[in-house]
Amino acid sequence: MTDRIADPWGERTPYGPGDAWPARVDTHLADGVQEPDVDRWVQSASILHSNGDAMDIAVKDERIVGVRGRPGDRVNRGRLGPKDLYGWQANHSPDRLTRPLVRDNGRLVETDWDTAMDRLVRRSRELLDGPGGWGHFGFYTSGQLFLEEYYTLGVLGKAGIGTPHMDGNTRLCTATAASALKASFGTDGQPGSYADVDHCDAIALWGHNVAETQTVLWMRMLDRRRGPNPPAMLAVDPRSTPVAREADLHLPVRTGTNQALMNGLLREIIARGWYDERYVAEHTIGFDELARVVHAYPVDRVAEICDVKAADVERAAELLGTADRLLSTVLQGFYQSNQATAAACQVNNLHLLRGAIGRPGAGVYQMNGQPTAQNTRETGADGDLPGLRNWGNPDHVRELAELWNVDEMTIPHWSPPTHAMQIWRYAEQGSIKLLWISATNPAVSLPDLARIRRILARPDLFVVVQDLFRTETAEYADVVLPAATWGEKTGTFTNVDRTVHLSEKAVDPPGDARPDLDIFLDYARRMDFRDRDGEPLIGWSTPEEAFEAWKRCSAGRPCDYSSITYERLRGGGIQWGGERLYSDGVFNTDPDRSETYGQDLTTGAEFTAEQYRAKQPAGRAFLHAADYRPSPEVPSEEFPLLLSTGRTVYQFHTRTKTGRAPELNAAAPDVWVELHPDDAARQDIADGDLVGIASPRGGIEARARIGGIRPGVVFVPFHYGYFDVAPDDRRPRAANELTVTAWDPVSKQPIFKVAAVRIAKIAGPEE
Ligand SMILES: Nc1nc2c(c(=O)[nH]1)N[C@H]1C(S)=C(S)[C@@H](COP(=O)(O)OP(=O)(O)OC[C@H]3O[C@@H](n4cnc5c(=O)[nH]c(N)nc54)[C@H](O)[C@@H]3O)O[C@H]1N2
Ligand SMILES: Nc1nc2c(c(=O)[nH]1)N[C@H]1C(S)=C(S)[C@@H](COP(=O)(O)OP(=O)(O)OC[C@H]3O[C@@H](n4cnc5c(=O)[nH]c(N)nc54)[C@H](O)[C@@H]3O)O[C@H]1N2
Ligand SMILES: [Mo]
Repeated sequence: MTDRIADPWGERTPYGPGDAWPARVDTHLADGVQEPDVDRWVQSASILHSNGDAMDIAVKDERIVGVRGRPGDRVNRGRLGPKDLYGWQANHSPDRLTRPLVRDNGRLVETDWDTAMDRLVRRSRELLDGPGGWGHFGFYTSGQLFLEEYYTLGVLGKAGIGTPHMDGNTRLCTATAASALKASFGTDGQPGSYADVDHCDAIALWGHNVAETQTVLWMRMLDRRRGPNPPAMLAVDPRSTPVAREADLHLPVRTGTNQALMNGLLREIIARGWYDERYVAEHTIGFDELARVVHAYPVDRVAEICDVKAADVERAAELLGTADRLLSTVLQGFYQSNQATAAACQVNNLHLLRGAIGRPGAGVYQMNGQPTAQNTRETGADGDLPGLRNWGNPDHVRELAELWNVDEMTIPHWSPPTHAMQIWRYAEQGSIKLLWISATNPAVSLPDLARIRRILARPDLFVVVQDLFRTETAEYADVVLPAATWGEKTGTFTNVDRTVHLSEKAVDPPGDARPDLDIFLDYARRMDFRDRDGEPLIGWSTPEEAFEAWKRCSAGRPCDYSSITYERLRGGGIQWGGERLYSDGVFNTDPDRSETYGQDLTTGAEFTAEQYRAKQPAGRAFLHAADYRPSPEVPSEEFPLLLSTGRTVYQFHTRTKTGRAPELNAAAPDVWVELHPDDAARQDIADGDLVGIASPRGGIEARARIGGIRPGVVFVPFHYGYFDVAPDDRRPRAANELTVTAWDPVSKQPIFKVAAVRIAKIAGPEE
């Protein structure tokens, strides 16, 4: 096999339009282990991105010794990315948490499960039975647990405690995907299929560095690009990413200006008659208003706002407006940037205007990032109601109350669910007194870390951290619960194109670590949550039973899992909803079916049921319009540059796993900052120099990498925290020391891609 650190994508297997993507099996086994030595292969899928690449885990002597792609699976046909090939080594890390920890006299000390759970349950009971009750509870979970775990957490939070203060780190990740899908099509759920890559004749990547972040999806795109009749490619990204370098056309927009660009492109498409009048008339609402708003964005104005060439905007419009089978993907360059939901909705608009949806090759992926983010959203562990139900729709609430056999008023639905940034605000203000953090590391991943550390350190906040490692966040915990992870527990999860995979337990977790499902079930049992008839609220005890319970909850809803079983999943991934959604041009916007009554895209204001019904959507999709507005933070004299943050192919998030996989960590061991040569020259900065980067919130130090980015913008990967640096070498390096507490008004997703900073040289390359 090729060196997949040097070449993350491996060899090309070119193919033509309409052909099946050829299989290629990627394998990596520990040094000295050969395939015949493996005792057994256990079915799973990848957990370090949202692509859902199917794989088998190799087990020898009851240890994980490698992985191999599953060639029969619809998603990856055997391929794996570098993080999947090497990342499993973190499971065996000697510093895994093996016993619960509790805080005694200010220090975390090891203890047993009874002691740790008893502390948690005692504090919970005090709070729940005292004044303020559920209002004191906050749950901050993940996009990395399994469906069964989220559903269980959702039920215990909503029907056991009854708090609206529950969200996932999915708020930082794909809240905008959910919002844009709901706003345009009525409910969450990707319209497209990964098979659309096989059929498309143009691919547009909107703020998505897919080459580094969904490597196997990129392999599929590259294989089409190297085959006969390749698809055209457009990249919109301020950086010169591998995607931008491959694309036929790259628009290096100024960060934060996506909405202006989209308005300009839609204006061109309408003005040139490149839209499908019949599709628009039959299947959409809002065309006149959209045409009116975008009319104010002629290419010259757009070129100026976005700082790109007017001729390139015209070329982009032509590429998009003349492709019959257009495939779009949208990710963090839109979701974490200015006007996130508004801009993501314009990509939906583009597809609706072109009638490019629900057909082979014509589709849109409002992407996910984390492997199981789709399930956080579907099961309601992000605060939404499970089954893509609308909290404002009394019938939906009643269905759940009947299913769970609880009083309707127990289920929080009297106001929108509390979004993550607001949960942290309540903790800061002292009304949330118990914050249970599972499978996320906010002390590195949330914006404005100095503030997050202050909140975590509050003496009146009881912090529970459920993780594999003693993370930067765990250091602030009152109780640390050691969890089992992928490979050590069984469950299902759903990728971007709605493909559900089963991941089976391959080996035992280390020490006393337990599956997250068991932790949540144990809590529910100790809290003695009951239904209306006095029976236990949660009647399941195994992953498969939890999955069966979820099937009953999802039945009849757009994400209907009722025909899927563990047994069928043993054959390979299965999509809910079929290959593509909306092939019949009927969307989930009917008021009885929709997940939302809609929001104003500029202010986020929620519409009422009456206002929504008055629009008579009747299965038509919404074309939402919005004017461009500058970011909440723009450059100033003191902070003249724009900061953007993001990822590298070798590391995953806060590196708790990839930082413990030697090949991956060696490939990207420390933070850096990307600078345009002009910006570097102005500060006398050369490649490799140590640079100080400061924002109104804080400062970090990073080595300079000159080039690969547009002028006026600097880029810092957000992976690097402090767990693996010696205390005496704690130079600040986490990108989120710099980022701003600000979010999209509709999706409430934090703006990680736009902040104002200044830079200065600190030292030369060797110093
Ligand atoms: N290797 C690796 N893969 C991952 C992950 C990881 O940590 N490492 N994480 C997974 C997760 S959870 C996620 S969410 C995804 C994220 O996947 P991506 O969204 O592809 O990754 P990012 O690097 O966050 O951002 C993508 C691009 O947005 C660009 N950008 C910044 N600001 C703007 C803007 O205003 N406009 C436009 N058009 N572009 C802009 C950046 O230059 C960057 O190249 O990756 C998943 N896959
Ligand atoms: N500046 C900036 N900040 C960002 C972003 C950005 O682009 N720029 N991106 C944002 C995005 S899209 C995301 S998704 C977040 C990610 O941010 P985080 O969620 O904080 O990142 P991770 O490092 O993946 O943290 C997951 C934690 O869960 C633990 N874990 C893994 N598996 C399991 C399990 O099975 N059970 C339990 N209990 N624990 C487990 C891991 O050890 C790790 O500590 O960061 C966000 N923050
Ligand atoms: Mo994410």
